[in-house]
Amino acid sequence: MSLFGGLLSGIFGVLTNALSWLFGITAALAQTATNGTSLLGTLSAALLPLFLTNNPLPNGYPWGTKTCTNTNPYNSSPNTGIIRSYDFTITRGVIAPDGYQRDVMLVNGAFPGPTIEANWGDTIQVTLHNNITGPEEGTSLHWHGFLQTGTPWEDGVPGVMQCPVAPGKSYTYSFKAELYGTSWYHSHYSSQYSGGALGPIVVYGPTNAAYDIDLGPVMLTDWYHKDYNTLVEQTLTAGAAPVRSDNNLINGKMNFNCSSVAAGDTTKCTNNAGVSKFKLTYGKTHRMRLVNAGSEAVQRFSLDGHTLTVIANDYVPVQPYQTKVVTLGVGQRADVLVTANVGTASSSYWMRSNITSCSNADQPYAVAAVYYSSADTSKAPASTAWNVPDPGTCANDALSTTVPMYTITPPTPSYTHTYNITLFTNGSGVTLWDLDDGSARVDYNAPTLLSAQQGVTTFDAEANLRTLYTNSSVRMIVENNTPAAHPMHLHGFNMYVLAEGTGTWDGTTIVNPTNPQRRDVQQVRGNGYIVLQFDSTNPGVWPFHCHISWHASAGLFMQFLVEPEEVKKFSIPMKVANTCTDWQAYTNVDVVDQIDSGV
Ligand SMILES: *[C@@H]1O[C@H](CO)[C@@H](O)[C@H](O)[C@H]1NC(C)=O
Ligand SMILES: *[C@@H]1O[C@H](CO)[C@@H](O)[C@H](O)[C@H]1NC(C)=O
Ligand SMILES: *[C@@H]1O[C@H](CO)[C@@H](O)[C@H](O)[C@H]1NC(C)=O
Ligand SMILES: *[C@@H]1O[C@H](CO)[C@@H](O)[C@H](O)[C@H]1NC(C)=O
Ligand SMILES: *[C@@H]1O[C@H](CO)[C@@H](O)[C@H](O)[C@H]1NC(C)=O
Ligand SMILES: *[C@@H]1O[C@H](CO)[C@@H](O)[C@H](O)[C@H]1NC(C)=O
Ligand SMILES: [Cu+2]
Repeated sequence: MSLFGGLLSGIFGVLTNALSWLFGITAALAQTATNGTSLLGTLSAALLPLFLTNNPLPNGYPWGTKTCTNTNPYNSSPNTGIIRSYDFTITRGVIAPDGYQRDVMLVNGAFPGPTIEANWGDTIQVTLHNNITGPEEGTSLHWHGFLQTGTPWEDGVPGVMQCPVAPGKSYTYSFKAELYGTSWYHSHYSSQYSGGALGPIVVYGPTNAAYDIDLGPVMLTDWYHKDYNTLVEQTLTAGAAPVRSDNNLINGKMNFNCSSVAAGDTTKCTNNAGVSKFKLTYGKTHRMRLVNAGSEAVQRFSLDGHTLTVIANDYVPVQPYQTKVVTLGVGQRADVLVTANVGTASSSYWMRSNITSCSNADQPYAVAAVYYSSADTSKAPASTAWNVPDPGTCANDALSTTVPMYTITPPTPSYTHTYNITLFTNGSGVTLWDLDDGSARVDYNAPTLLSAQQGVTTFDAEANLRTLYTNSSVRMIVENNTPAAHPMHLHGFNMYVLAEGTGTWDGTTIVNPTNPQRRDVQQVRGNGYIVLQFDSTNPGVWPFHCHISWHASAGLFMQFLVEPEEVKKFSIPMKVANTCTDWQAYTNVDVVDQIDSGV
């Protein structure tokens, strides 16, 4: 062995010992102390059904004979006529997900928030109550990845589609589950979701690979010990270092080594708070719904000893492919199948999610314990991690491996434009981001969609808005002229992902040109490019932004006004204008210190 190799394994040995606290299996804190009313990550978490059964079933399924290969979900989703209603109250709270007690934002007292479940073609209705007090604050909820065809006002971005829901007020969102699979909801008010206001969404639909048991959501979140506002302030302070996460959670749980907290904070910190636990049935195949619901970190997910079969990326079922590690940027999802046939019925294994070297993390390792049928759930697994080193590219799984089940060949674009990501320092010395030469800051009191519906056609430079008129298909060449990788997210559409890499695009190479990958978030590497395209036939105002909270707060955000003449024809329900009446009344007496872009 070379001297270098010897040194490396020596360092690795030290690292492994210093991290023994990661693997403590006996929870020192009650579930309510770590996660409030959430049961995710405990052995009492509900397994999910194949679909919800309380509606008529033509051909046995709520969606009839539609499958993932015979139906274009973008224009032919079913209509079940069923409404799934939820009542969500957002409050402040104090919990200790990893043992470190902090102020958080909770949905119905839970972190992660309650799971929204629906069948493909159902209508989801969520009444949101803003109960944030001490101090009061606006809020909103965004339903990540839904198309909102014909209902662009329900997309939940304050300053874009609605005013924030004012303290003490409520708003009922209502929209169709046009796509199926795994997603999440989160506050889109500043970086509020980083404080905990988020939860999973599961839409049952046709499956492209058989499985026996649905284990449900596996939420991966980098985690911070400071409240989100402090972190946004730091991000927008001249000369301040970038914020760093303190820990990494699976379903809102993880241990923390309290010896690293400041002396004055030790009473707030408990060692061995408890990790998430999952039970697998020996011999059976399980579906896990991975969601990167974090603020900044790129996650590399794996399960010791098991190969993962990926069956969907974001809301797009793909031809199943096998991998040991799935890489997810913020906002991205992967549905994976895992068969519990390694070892014996008493075996147990570590699930791991490592934050990559691309991210600013002080403690990048999340683990959860996975037990087969007869395993002793009070004992720590003793499995060995796959050795698939972090390639350091910040990239997603290769585009060549991800082929959608439903084939769509992108049309020739009617408009192609290069969107440049750059960094600049403003007159106060604050480092901000530009996307296509603009840095966004929304006006909470004047949402773009409501103005566009009134016929407004020109917007302040701060809106960073582009009008696409009646373009049929828009190609976006995103050039990242910064060293940081970015998970780029488009609302209202799935994007074709035509190419990605380092440097600049050669202008011609398209991966799988007859059926390229589609998804709603795609990683662009540091100093790299992605080539995206979307069929811009969904009238509305649609954000395109980096999903790293701190980057969106610092301006990496733009808006597309799509088909302005159609937007003028919308009759937007009064409840949307009412959010502005309420917000105006609130801001007339309480000054809202909008320190960031607002989104
Ligand atoms: C916690 O971290 C400290 C300092 O890094 C280390 O000395 C200690 O062994 C760790 N605790 C455990 C249980 O690993
Ligand atoms: C919301 O706030 C009101 C007033 O503070 C309180 O009475 C009510 O219990 C709260 N509701 C929830 C669900 O927290
Ligand atoms: C994740 O990190 C652990 C160190 O805790 C390492 O042993 C493992 O190989 C890593 N997993 C992957 C897939 O890189
Ligand atoms: C993108 O921005 C960089 C840095 O400002 C500049 O050098 C480059 O020419 C820009 N590219 C395009 C296509 O505008
Ligand atoms: C620079 O950006 C910060 C954060 O958005 C803002 O508060 C400040 O007013 C800006 N300074 C100038 C001169 O625009
Ligand atoms: C397509 O969008 C571009 C960019 O905003 C615009 O200049 C052009 O007029 C649009 N074309 C059509 C046909 O709407
Ligand atoms: Cu970014």
